[in-house]
Amino acid sequence: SLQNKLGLTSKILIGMATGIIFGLILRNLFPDSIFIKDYITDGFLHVIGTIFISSLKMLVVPLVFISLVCGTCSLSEPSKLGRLGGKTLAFYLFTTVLALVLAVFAAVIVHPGDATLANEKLNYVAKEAPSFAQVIIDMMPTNPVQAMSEGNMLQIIIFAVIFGFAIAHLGERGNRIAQLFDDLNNVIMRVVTLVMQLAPYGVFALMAKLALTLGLETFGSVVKYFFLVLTLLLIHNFVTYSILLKAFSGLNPLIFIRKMRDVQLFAFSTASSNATLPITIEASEHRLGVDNKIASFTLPLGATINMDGTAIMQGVATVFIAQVFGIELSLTDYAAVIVTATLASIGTAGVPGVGLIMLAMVLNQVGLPVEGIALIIGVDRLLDMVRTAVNVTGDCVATVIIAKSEGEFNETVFNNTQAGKIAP
Ligand code: DAS
Repeated sequence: SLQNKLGLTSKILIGMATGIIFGLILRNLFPDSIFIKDYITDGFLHVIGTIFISSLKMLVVPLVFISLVCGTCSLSEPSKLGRLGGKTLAFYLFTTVLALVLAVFAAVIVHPGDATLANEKLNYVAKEAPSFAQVIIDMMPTNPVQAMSEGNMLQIIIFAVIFGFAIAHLGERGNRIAQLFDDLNNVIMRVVTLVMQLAPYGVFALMAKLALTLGLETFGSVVKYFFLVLTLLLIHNFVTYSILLKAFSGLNPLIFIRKMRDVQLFAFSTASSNATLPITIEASEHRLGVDNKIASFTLPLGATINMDGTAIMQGVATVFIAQVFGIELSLTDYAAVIVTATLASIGTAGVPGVGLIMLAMVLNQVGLPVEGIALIIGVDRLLDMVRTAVNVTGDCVATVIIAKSEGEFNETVFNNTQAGKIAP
């Protein structure tokens, strides 16, 4: 369904462009019209835009709980946990945290967000930083249902991991429950796809409202945000991964980059790590020389829990939204963003648009207005395509390094530029 994915992308871009033009025309033709303010800006556009943002927020709790239970079930099979599981998890976490630190640091230095919304009536109350001990204690849910109703994501994640781990250790009965959660995961992914069909209309309304109320200068900071995320994604994809590959495996990064091109193009066009998974596995085995017993474990796991590209977007977006609303973040807040965004990127499966949905969770967790998503949603689809290509590249870098360290790697195939080429 490549066609309708690209179709949705172009519809969202059209929604964004027409929304901005519509809003700017009304703003310039009728600058002080009460009718437009009451019935268009705070009426029609506000309703449509808010419904769309709410539909994204609606997905966060079920999406995180179900996809994490599924991920933990598959991970916790005793055979898989061992050294390979530990190595894979450790490397995926390492690259995601590295990506996030780079993203947050760059966003603070570059400062893409001008405080255009600083005077917005905000219910943002700078949460007094709880002690580190209290943060750890608060992660354990006293009531999982209450944690879900309050959207306490760290508690939901802890409960989901424990719950999934328990299912995986129930033997045969556990398999039936794991299958049920796998089916539920398919349902929630379908809901995500359905909600994303609303995106062109939601983006139109959100962009039109922004253009009407804030005029052109806001889009200046959105453009800065877009190019900062894009630059960081390219740096991570071509520089960071090349350094990691050279440092941990001694392999030639240029050969790796050239062999990853087809996979990256497919990931870019589908904006879905899951949809790209068959291509990723085929390329890893036949072009990069990774043995199937490694690739068949690390790549499906990576498609769900390893999303460095998404983490980069979430890191920059959180800092950007705080800047636009004129909110000073403390070092503890930045640490909370990094922890939450790392957990968020673990909790989301690789389908289009989930990075944005999980951003709502990160913003919630650090007490920032989720409405800030309205600022970046118009350009998110394009960034989603690029960051998905980075996500799958990160999975492959880890896979090659781990395969080589496990002696399950054919360096001749890796160095053979013709290996596994898809016959013209
Ligand atoms: N599209 C997601 C993926 O498939 C990434 C994202 O939504 O951020 O990896």
